Amino acid sequence: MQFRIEHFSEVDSTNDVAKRLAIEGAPEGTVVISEIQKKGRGRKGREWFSPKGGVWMSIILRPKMSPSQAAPLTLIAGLAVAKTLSELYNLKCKLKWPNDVLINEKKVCGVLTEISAGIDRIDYIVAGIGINANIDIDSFPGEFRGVATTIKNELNKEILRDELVEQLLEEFEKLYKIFQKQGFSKLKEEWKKSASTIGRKVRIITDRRTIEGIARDLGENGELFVETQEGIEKIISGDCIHL
Ligand code: BT5
Repeated sequence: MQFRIEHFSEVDSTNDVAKRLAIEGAPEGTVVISEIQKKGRGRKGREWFSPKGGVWMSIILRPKMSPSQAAPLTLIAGLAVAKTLSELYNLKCKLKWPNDVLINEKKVCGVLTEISAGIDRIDYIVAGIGINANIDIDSFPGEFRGVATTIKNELNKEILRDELVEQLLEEFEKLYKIFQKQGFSKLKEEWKKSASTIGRKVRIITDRRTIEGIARDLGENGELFVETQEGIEKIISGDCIHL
């Protein structure tokens, strides 16, 4: 994949810029990076704190697969971040289903994947990745401080963000190629090895209901299998709270 980086000093959300570029025809591998996001977004319209010092980026993808097969890309982006932070800084990251990268149970990275597709063809996917790199944890708003961590906070020093981005794109590309050629099964095992969610007691909140149980496994499409008192439930999307 040929990566082409579009660098901005300030945008509302890199996902929004990437979507606009994708609609205008930007090729796969276009990467939008901004120093600051004024309206960084989490899932379901939640706020993503995005001050200077972080890595706020969105990758445009155009995989040739059906929209229903693309769900694991969120997990794959998280896995790429975890591998990169381990390779570059020896940080031990754990993956929380579906879209968080944790260090000691605190969130260092979140992924927001957005898709535009027809019934059986993907037009584009924007994989948004937010990494708390060179940010002081004390600068986080009170309501997020307890759930978040930053690379600077973990290492007690600042890192070279260019190096982080370069290595992350390389890592992501490797995993993306495996995914396109072989599907998710091999990567699923790799994700599970770094998972913090599997084997845990969890509360899952979906649009329709809330369930509790033990997270047992991942499905072929990145779904989470949760064992409840009623039996095994397959969760396609939702929020997961580790209990
Ligand atoms: C996410 O949502 O974790 C997805 C975050 C994706 C951010 C990237 S940055 C580049 C691209 N452009 C965007 O606009 N977004 C993407 P969710 O699972 O819904 O988690 C959101 C929750 O995480 C918030 O409600 C807070 O509790 C917490 N939070 C907010 N900012 C955070 C931060 N910087 N670090 C850690 N946790 C944070």
